[in-house]
Amino acid sequence: MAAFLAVAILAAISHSNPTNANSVSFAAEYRHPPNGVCVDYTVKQEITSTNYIWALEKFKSNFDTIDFITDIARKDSKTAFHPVRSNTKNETKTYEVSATFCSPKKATAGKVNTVLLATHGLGYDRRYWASSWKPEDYSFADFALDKGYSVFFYDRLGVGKSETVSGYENQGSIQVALLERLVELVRAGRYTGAIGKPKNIVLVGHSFGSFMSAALINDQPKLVDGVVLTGIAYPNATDLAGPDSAWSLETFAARIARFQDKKWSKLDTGYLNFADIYSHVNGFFKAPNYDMPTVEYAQAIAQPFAALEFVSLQLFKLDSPTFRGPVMVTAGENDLLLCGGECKSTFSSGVAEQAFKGAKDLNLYVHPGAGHGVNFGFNATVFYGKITEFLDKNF
Ligand SMILES: *[C@@H]1O[C@H](CO)[C@@H](O)[C@H](O)[C@H]1NC(C)=O
Ligand SMILES: *[C@@H]1O[C@H](CO)[C@@H](O)[C@H](O)[C@H]1NC(C)=O
Ligand SMILES: CC(=O)N[C@H]1CO[C@H](CO)[C@@H](O)[C@@H]1O
Repeated sequence: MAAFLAVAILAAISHSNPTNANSVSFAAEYRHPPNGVCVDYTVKQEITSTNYIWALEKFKSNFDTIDFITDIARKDSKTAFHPVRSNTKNETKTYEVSATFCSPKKATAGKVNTVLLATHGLGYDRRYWASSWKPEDYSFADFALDKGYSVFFYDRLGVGKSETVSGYENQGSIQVALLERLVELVRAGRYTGAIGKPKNIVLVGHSFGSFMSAALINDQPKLVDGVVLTGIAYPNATDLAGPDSAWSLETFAARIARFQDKKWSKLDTGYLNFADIYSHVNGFFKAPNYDMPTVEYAQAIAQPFAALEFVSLQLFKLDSPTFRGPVMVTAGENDLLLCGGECKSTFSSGVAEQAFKGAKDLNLYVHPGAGHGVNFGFNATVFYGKITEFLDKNF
């Protein structure tokens, strides 16, 4: 076993065979930041949401999957492609999500009562926020705890240790309703240990998690005290997610997860995964701003996403002109998925200013050299520093 591991680590270091090295070279277990007092929770809640109904045949093969991706990427897909029915249905169901709450061991007066409630994006689970690979360079949770903030982070429905539901049912509306409930429970001090009821709750998101956080404050502008939206951009005033968002799925080269690896056998064919480490890098990293071992770690912890989740992303309302708290909108300079590979011009379009025109403090920041998955690129801690600087100013 030890020899096997050593070989795998060597393979990772020599870059000779990145995909084979994944499964053994990195501990997959979830890690508690040592500078935090951390507790894991299973949150089981009944929620009601207005849901879209999948209108296509379920995928039988990857040919069906790529045809779906092709249709989404069509320039006229918004009018020509109908993956969901025109009617929605209201559903009440109980779901279970797995979460971690950490408060800083070394508490700074005031800050410990600000809880950063973090929602990861598609392709990952909550380990996006708490890398066990070089945490000093990549773990947002470690960094935020070090600066005195409390952090609540969870696996979105369908990934990691949260409940598995069909990839043709799991979608944005359910997850936003769950996020809203998590905010209410954290607000009530349910999962916050000794700190009790927090003074402030700040939503922190990455990508799909940012879309969800934005959709939640669109619906409930008074629910939280601030938002930090990472891996998101506001490119277009009439189409806030941007016309590019439809073809961005092409970069995933998404394939049916259960046909890739038996570790995904509990997922139905509605769950899609990066085709390989190269498509993962295509969407989330930008050379020369990353190193191989970090990409291999990211690939080892990658999680499939639901086809309907991606579709529902395009149905989120992303502006919140009546939100009065501070808002940070930030992405990597070379984010391909949200900015078409160049974020400076996107961020100077003036669209975010309109989307959050009631914000007390709107901070727009483009992180130099990074791709979409900023947390696993070089200088992630510089990026985290910008976030906590923004928080320090406002809380
Ligand atoms: C679903 O719920 C929404 C919000 O409560 C309501 O406005 C709508 O009429 C409901 N739709 C159906 C079909 O019951
Ligand atoms: C914004 O999106 C609309 C609708 O997709 C498109 O017609 C328009 O050209 C886009 N504007 C910019 C500046 O890209
Ligand atoms: C601004 C900054 O911190 N840049 C650093 C980003 O990471 C690379 C690689 O570690 C360094 O060389 C830069 O100095």
